[in-house]
Amino acid sequence: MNKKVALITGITGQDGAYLAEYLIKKGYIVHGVKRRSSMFNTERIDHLYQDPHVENRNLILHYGDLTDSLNLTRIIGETQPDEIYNLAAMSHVKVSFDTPEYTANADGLGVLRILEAVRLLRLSQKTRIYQASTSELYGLVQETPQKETTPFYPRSPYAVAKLYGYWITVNYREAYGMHASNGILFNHESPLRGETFVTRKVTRAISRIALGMQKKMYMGNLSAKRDWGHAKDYVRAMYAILQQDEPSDYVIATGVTTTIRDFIRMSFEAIGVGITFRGEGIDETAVLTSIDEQLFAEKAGEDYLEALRKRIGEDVVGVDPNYFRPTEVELLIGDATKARTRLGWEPEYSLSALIEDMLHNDLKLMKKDSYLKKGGYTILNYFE
Ligand code: NAP
Ligand code: G4F
Repeated sequence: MNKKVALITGITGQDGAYLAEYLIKKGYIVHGVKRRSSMFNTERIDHLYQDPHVENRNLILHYGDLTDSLNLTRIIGETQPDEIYNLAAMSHVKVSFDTPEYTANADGLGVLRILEAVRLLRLSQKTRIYQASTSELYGLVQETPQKETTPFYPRSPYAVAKLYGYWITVNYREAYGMHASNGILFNHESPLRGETFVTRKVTRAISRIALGMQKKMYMGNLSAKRDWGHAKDYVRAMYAILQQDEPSDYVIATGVTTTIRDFIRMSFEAIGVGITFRGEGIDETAVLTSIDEQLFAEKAGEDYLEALRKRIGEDVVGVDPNYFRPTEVELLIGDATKARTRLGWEPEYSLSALIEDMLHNDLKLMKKDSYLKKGGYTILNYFE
């Protein structure tokens, strides 16, 4: 039997890496679009990489960019995919305020380029398309919890570009009968999450604080609430959406929402460190109040305990208004009833299990030689 062929844009990103692994395990031949970079940018998929001289490869990478129609059309024509997962995007909400035109081009028009390429290549009836839509579409939320029928109110150049991507996907489905679907995914995280998204920034910083490599972390809006799941669970939903007979749009979420403040508190607690938040607004801080020494030794290592003990009473979290956004999305919480009933999709990871996974990975990473050499064991003020 012929193997199914999938094309993943954004294969070098968090979701692309998990999805590629998932599809390869299912027996797919996976083609991925990666951008040319002056440095290696395939770290997340290096374990899947196969040398071009290997016969019958199941992972093949192509240089490309969502802003380049000719290149996308050629790749789609050459690979003739059964399924396209359009995951590529300038995905950082805060950065989209700095690069609004590029974000519109890649995250908005990029979707059109893929849909139109499929149509022009006469693949409309063969190729199914998944568009990576987002809970950021709900922005200034009009209803809680948010579901497929909740009106959109985007609050950033990123979300406005993704709004175009959402509707052009619906339009091509209705106009040309294409199997094109939106996954409206709420925030999902993992050890592979980009280092400047809030969860990974926190688990990295906590790991560094625990190991004596960093003094304090500086954060933006601590009161925002997010519905966080694990990326491994969310790529299962992407696949399930494209296996349905009929295309449709689905909210994928856990239904649990948590403030950034509580995420930080829970993450410290997961390695045995107690903190207390004090003050308000830009003067808010969190002070290190206690250590469960047995848990800390088990998670971070006994060698680091003495130095941390001396820090009880010191601030470990502060607020830097530079991380505030011109317009913020204050609350996200999703209702994934449609995905549960139609796709049979359920998340397996709880928030605590997600935090465990991320901290375990970051503690291991920070203990590696290269990281220790950068920070030494001296206590640094480390901004990012
Ligand atoms: P990510 O880690 O930032 O990955 C984005 C991917 O897109 C990377 O492979 C990146 O390449 C690639 N890319 C960026 N601009 C490109 C361009 N112009 N042309 C081609 N490739 C480009 O994002 P993610 O978390 O995996 O998210 C995947 C998708 O889901 C994105 O579309 C994101 O907007 C959307 N989404 C994410 C979440 C979430 O919580 N993670 C929730 C809802 C929706 P480089 O590696 O070279 O940078
Ligand atoms: O982790 P974030 O940067 O993710 P955000 O903005 O929710 O966007 C992510 O999820 C979307 C799905 O809803 C995706 F579409 C998008 O591609 C991306 O993956 O920020 C989460 C919250 C925000 O309210 C932000 O203001 O955390 C707040 N925050 C507080 N301090 C911070 C920080 N965010 C970052 N990145 N850095 C901080 O220091």
